[in-house]
Amino acid sequence: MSTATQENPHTARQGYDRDLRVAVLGVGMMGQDHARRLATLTKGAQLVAVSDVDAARTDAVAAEFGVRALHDPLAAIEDPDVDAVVVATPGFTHEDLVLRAIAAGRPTLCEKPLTTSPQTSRAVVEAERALGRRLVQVGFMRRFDAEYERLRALIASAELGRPLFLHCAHRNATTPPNFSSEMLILDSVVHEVDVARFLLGEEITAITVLTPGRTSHAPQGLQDPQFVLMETASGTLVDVEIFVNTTVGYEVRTELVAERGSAQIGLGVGLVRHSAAGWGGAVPGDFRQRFGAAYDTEFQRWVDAVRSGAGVDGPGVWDGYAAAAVCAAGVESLRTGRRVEVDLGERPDGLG
Ligand code: ISE
Repeated sequence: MSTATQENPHTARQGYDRDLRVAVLGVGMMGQDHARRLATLTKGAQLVAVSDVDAARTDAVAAEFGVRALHDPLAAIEDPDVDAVVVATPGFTHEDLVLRAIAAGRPTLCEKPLTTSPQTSRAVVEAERALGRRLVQVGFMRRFDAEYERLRALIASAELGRPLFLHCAHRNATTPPNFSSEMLILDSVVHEVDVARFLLGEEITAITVLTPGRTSHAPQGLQDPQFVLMETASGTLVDVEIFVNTTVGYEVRTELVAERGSAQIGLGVGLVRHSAAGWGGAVPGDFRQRFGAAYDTEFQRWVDAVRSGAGVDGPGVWDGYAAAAVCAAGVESLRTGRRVEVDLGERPDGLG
């Protein structure tokens, strides 16, 4: 049996000359999707275990994929037969799990959010800095979407000149039970925060959240939609319409307006059908359809990076921290109605 190319995970960059043995922690909707991806699609990876606080669910998903059921996610991280973990548990558990993974030297792909506050995300940044190598990737999957990659390359080429505005629309058909007004920022707008940083290559320095009239489809007490205005360090304005009870489907669009032109992604015009009923295309139901290929690419590149010893290929702990800080400021703006500035502090050299 082949082994890891280096044995001490705490001190060395570790690569693997065999399949990476991965455990998925949290097997709700997203975790199950990732478990299936690892079991059936991702090359160089083997799904070896699943873990969830819901014991019955753990057992059912483990049986479905023929892998071990581990009932304690913290213990799963330290299991000697697990090389790397995917964290897909609820956000409030991420801090403990990710810090434990760093302490154990376990490469980790953590679904957003990295943690639920800027302070705890900063603690993760510091823990990784103390370890001295990149170990944690944050699951901002849009960075692996072909359209976002093309828009980023276009901006970087400077062909259209300086970016002036990014107009973003982020729409869901409905919200799950208990979705709060703050979650529109923390759960949904967090993606726009990350893509704005990714596309423009700079930090967000201020955020204002406005509250227009509510849709009659929003559950009682939910402020839906919201309108978010972000300012970047160089003065580009990013606006986001976040509307999560449209009743229509999953729609995510971005338009760049620059000095010498504009560019749009997310129009969803892949297939336009003509029939007696008229012409048009389909609106995806949720993010698993719209970003399915991006998730596949994200997982393949993460597994390749861990096996090569690089650990991470994509957004890291700094990106998770920056998103948490901007979103916390957004929640403050939602509550106070005021513009809130964001100060990230010093970025550690060389780490994600
Ligand atoms: C969900 O958690 C996501 O990540 C989706 O991409 C987003 O559209 C949705 O609003 C969130 O609740």
